Amino acid sequence: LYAYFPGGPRWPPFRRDLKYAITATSATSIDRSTLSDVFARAFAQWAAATNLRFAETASESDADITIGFYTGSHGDGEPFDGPLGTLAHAFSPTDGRFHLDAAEAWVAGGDVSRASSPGVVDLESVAVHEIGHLLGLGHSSVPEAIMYPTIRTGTRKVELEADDVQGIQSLY
Ligand code: TQI
Ligand code: CA
Ligand code: ZN
Ligand code: ZN
Repeated sequence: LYAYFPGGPRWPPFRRDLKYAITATSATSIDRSTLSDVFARAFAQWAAATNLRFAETASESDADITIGFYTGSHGDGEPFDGPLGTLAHAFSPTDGRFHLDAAEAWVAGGDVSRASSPGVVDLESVAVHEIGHLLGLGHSSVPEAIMYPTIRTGTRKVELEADDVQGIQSLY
């Protein structure tokens, strides 16, 4: 079953149009347009299940959600740890910060053949999971769910499971 963060924080009902900015990309070699595509597809999964709408903005000051790649300590007390281990983290509503470990062997743009190699991590799969956290979902006990707390490396899981849909629809 799905879960929420303690106290059930969520984006308030008058905030149905959320803007995201991809703000810190100098630590990754993935090109900008690929990042835009991957994150747009990941947000679209959650938009399809709710009345939330997501749009990318170039202006960080306009953004509800900020997405960036970092290595090691990066100022929030949750340092990244190099390849594998922690891949990414996102804060609960309405913080909006979503950080990715730049040290991962990220695969982006649906390169499924590379995505199934050992040690590589599918960016879109991690993005769909972290957006769930940004919107207020905790971890699910259903192994097929996007919000299940573990994923095998080299796995691609980008579509919401019934449990994820029920969780997000009970919140929004
Ligand atoms: N990052 C953890 C995660 O997002 C961070 C975390 C640990 C966390 N405990 C939490 C976040 C409790 C919110 C609430 O779950 S991770 C996966 C998965 C990670 C793991 O790097 O371990 C994905 C990030 F599910 F595949 F294991 C993305 Cl998809
Ligand atoms: Ca790591
Ligand atoms: Zn961080
Ligand atoms: Zn998680």
